Parts: sequence; C-alpha cells; structure tokens
Amino acid sequence: MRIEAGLKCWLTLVLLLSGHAVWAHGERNQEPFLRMRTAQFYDVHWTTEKIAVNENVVVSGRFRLFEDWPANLPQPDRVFLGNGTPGPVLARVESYINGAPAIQSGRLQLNRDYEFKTVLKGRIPGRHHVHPMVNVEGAGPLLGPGQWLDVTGDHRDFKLSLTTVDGTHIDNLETWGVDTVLRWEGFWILMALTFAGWWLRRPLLMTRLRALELGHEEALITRADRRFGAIFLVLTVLVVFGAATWTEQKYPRTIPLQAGQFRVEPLPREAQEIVVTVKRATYDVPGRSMKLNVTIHNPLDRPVQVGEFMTSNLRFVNHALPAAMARVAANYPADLLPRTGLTLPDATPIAPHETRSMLIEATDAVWETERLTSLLSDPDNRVGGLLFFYDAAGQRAIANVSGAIVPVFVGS
Ligand SMILES: [Cu+2]
Repeated sequence: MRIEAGLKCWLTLVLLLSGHAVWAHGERNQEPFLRMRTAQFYDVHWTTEKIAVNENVVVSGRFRLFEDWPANLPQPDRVFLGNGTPGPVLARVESYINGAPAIQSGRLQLNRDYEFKTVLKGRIPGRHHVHPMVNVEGAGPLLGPGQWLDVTGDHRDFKLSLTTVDGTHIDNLETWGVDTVLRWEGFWILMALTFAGWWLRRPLLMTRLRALELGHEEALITRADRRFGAIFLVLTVLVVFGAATWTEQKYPRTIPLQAGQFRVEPLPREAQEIVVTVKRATYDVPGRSMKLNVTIHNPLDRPVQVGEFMTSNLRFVNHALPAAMARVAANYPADLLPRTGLTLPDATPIAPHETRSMLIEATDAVWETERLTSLLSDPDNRVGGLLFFYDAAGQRAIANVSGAIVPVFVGS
C-alpha cells in the first residue's frame, strides 16, 4: 500500500514537472551523430492531425542519406521504410519509396535523395507522436520529424479488410485465421502433455538412477511403453502429413513470404551542386549557439541566398527570406522550428560562380533541450546537416554541410 502511494506521488510529481513534449518516446536519446549525419528528412508533410480509428493519415516527404555517413555505422545496404510511433497504434497499409512499393527492404545510396510516402490507418485511440522512419540494418531506426496525431474512437471498431490475389475477402486481418492457430496450438500442447504425462506418472529421478546403477535399465521401459511410443510416433507423423494435405487443399494458391529486396533508383541529381566547405565550426556552450564558418561556391548561373539550415530534424530558417519561409507549413511542429531561426551577418545573395566565405549562426536553447550538445563528447566530434539555398524565383538547391566541431566554453 505504502509503495503504491509513494509511486503515485512520484508519478504525479513527474506529470506536474513535465510539459507535453516529454510525452515523446525516446527520440532525443539517440546519439547526435545518428541524428545529424544519417537520414536527413525534409519536406515532411502529415495530411491531418486528427483521425478516427480506421481513418488514414498520409506521411510523405523526402530524405537524403547523408554523404558524411558515420564511419562506425554499416552502410545502408538493407533499408526498410517504417514509421516511428509509440507501439502499433497505427497500421501501415501502404508504403512507397520514389513511387515504388517499399514492402520489402532494399539498398539505398549515400548522398542521394529519396521521396517516400506511407499511409497509416488509425488503430489505437490516443495522442500519438508520429514520425517517418527508415530502418538501416545494423544502424537502427533513423527518425524523421515527429508530429502529434489524435486518434479518436474505439479500438474494438478497428478493422483491416482486404481481398487477396485469389479473390478471397478477409473481413479483418487482425483476427483472420487466429482460431485455426489457437486450435492447432491447443492440439500440440495436449499431445506434449500426454507424452510427458505418460512418463511423469512413474517414479522419477532417484529411483531410475538407482535402477541404472544396478544395471536394470531394461526394467525401466516396459512393453506398454514401447507400444505407446510407436503409436505416438505414427500418430504424430499422420497428423502432420494429414494437416499439410488438408491445408494444401483448403488454400491451393499460396505465395511464400518474399525474402527478396526491392530496387529503386534515387531521385535525379542536380546538374550542378552548390559546394559548402566548413572551415571552422564551433559550439558556444554558454550562448547555446552553433557557428559555422563556411566557404560557399555557387556554380549556378543565378544568384542564390541561404534559406535554411536543417540538422537532426531542426529547421533553422532564415526569416528574412520569403522563399524559405514559404516552405514552412503552418502546421509544422513548432518544437522543431527554433524561434530565432538562422542568423546571417552577411545575407546578400551569392553571385553566379562566386565563392564566398560566410558565417552561419544557429542559436537556440533547442540544442540543449534536444540533447544535441552531447555531440561535444562524441568521440568523432562532427556536425552534419543540410543547407537550403533559394534563387530569386524561389527555386531550391540543397548542399551538404559537415565538419569537425569544437566547443567554446567561455562566452564572448
Ligand atoms: Cu516522437
């Protein structure tokens, strides 16, 4: 009783101290190198923030597998498109990479972009944080940005209906065939208990050991035991064979689970890409500010401006650039949009073919709240992200940014 009361007290305290953001599900605990230098998600869009059980939400967008992929992680040779939610609260009914079904896993390429789309169906009511996610074999789940989704209704109404390739209509995949499975499980458990029971009803262990020591092991197995064993063996084989034949007849057309991999071409590359070289990157610990000293080469025939720095799903947007602001949807998760955005001491457009050294500052407490400052104690000490540029017509170009980062502990 006292323990229970104590627990309740602690829980209440934790609830009181926590904002709603604490209801996330561990994405902030991933090491910064996993979040900054693997899958860079952008243009992520959720069709709605509220659905009922059985209704769909579509999560779509793009991701780039970062060029400066951490050396300690396996390459993306087997990648699976999933969704990051707290448990099976949504059923993924469709998934695509570059328009091709992504039911299987497949190999993707580094430094290339992919377009994804997942259709998720409400299953368990509640308020859930929904992320797009790619799973890379050996590297684990790599999460995109998370959006809150309200699922209303009753879990008991959930239905996953489909029609198989041979025309069989399955009313609810959640319960389909479960009776048969339970019946067979029950049958085999009964068989096992009967077999074990036959032997267990005898005197055990010490008595048998004594008989063995005296050389009377023949007396331990009677004629009845042998007959029972033989009948049991024949019965087991007959049941297995009979059941297989019955199943074969009931479901004449079955397709084995597909163990192959899908193949998909990445999105086409830009003919000419803006090159960003990090000369010096520092993180000002007291000022909570990341400062990137970069050299930018613009190979295009039109001037461009820096519009956004994106890392670890955080979007530092240049508020002074309308083209960049236009890319931020009104319902985009506010916790991923640092309020001050991107600070550029020199924001003048970079002329065609110009190479410019410039300072890019991303200042916000979010570095702490998102626990990205632990990057400074990562053994490889590297920062990574994407820099988005826009020309006068609002056309976008994306560049990789990566380099070593040094902490600065004394404020300037
Ligand atoms: Cu989340």
